[in-house]
Amino acid sequence: MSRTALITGITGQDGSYLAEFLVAKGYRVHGVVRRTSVHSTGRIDHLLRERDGAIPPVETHIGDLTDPFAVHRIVQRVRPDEIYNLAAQSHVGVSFEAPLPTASVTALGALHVLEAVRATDWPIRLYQAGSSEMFGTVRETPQSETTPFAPRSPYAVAKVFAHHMTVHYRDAYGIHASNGILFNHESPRRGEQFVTRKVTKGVAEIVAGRRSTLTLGNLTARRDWGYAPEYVEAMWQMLQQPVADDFVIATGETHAVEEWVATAFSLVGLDWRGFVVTDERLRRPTEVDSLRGDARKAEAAFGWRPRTGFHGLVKLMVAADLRRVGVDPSQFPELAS
Ligand code: NAP
Ligand code: F7E
Repeated sequence: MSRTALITGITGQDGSYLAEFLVAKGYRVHGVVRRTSVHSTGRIDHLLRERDGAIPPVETHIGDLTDPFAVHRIVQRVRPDEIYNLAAQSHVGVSFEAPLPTASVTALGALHVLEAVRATDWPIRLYQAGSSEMFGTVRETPQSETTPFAPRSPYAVAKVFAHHMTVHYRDAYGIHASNGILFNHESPRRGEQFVTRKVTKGVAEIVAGRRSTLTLGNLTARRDWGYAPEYVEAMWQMLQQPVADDFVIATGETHAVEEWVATAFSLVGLDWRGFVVTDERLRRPTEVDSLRGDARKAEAAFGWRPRTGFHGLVKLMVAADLRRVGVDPSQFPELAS
């Protein structure tokens, strides 16, 4: 019998890769999609179409994580074996301007999922999407599962709430619920408001002659950037463990935003200093200065290791954005291979 998975946040970067991954494993996949005035399923449309007369591999259900009744109803209707709670207001910068909506989805939304699981009469394995942002003003480097949290944004505070609630429901009710503490992970499907994609899209548009400058905020912040499709595999692996637990997923390398920028421009033969301008308004009231993760626990438990390094990641994202604007990446020697 094939297993059934329910993904909240299925229209997002991770949700779309996870849905593909689970479909390939033979799962019947369901996703929670909120009602929007514009088309929001672009990343998963290929999974919603019939294939050779067979029903589409993914089915969606209208629902908002801020609505506990909807969450409960969808869980009861789908009767999933596994739930991946990926829905969130996931932009750290936006969370300073929208702390209440961020808390409603990112913190309370997770609680609604936990309550819906608690109310079921069948076993469910739950993945909660935690974040390296929870480490904030880091208390040690690298950060691991035992590093204390010190959140620096409404987003991070909301994720800390969801993390502790997940641990609490695991302890109090014996729910198989695991927290993934994932460091930044990127891809050509990354939202355009996040710095990596903003830069690779900007580079492509500059090459295509559609713009001449790119405006950014803090270039000195450092992040541990990995490749999203590899990170969703870890989510699934966590739920296959006999005992639920919490795991850091990271590359173990840290790079400054400026390095990402310089690498992206150099791949197309440009010096970033001629194109990038900085704007103080893009700086956050409080910044997470430097993150670097230690994923040795996940490697020991289920053999997870990153396969794509920093340079390879910048390369594949620049190449994808060049193709999007109709430029053949192979004309640039560094992108030809
Ligand atoms: P993303 O692209 O921003 O996707 C967020 C998803 O949440 C979208 O599907 C969005 O739907 C959905 N959503 C937002 N508000 C909702 C609501 N009220 N009700 C139902 N759905 C709602 O994020 P991502 O990069 O894939 O990240 C997935 C999860 O991992 C998030 O929880 C994020 O906070 C966390 N995380 C991400 C990273 C990373 O580096 N990517 C690292 C650590 C943790 P719409 O399409 O309608 O907006
Ligand atoms: O910022 C700096 C910014 O928005 C990275 C989310 O997926 O990963 C992500 O959060 C750094 C920050 O990602 C711009 O100040 C400079 O220092 O790409 P970001 P993030 O804040 O690290 C974590 C793990 C998550 O959990 C989140 O959901 O880049 N920066 N200039 C900029 N950032 C943005 N967005 N835009 C700029 O123009």
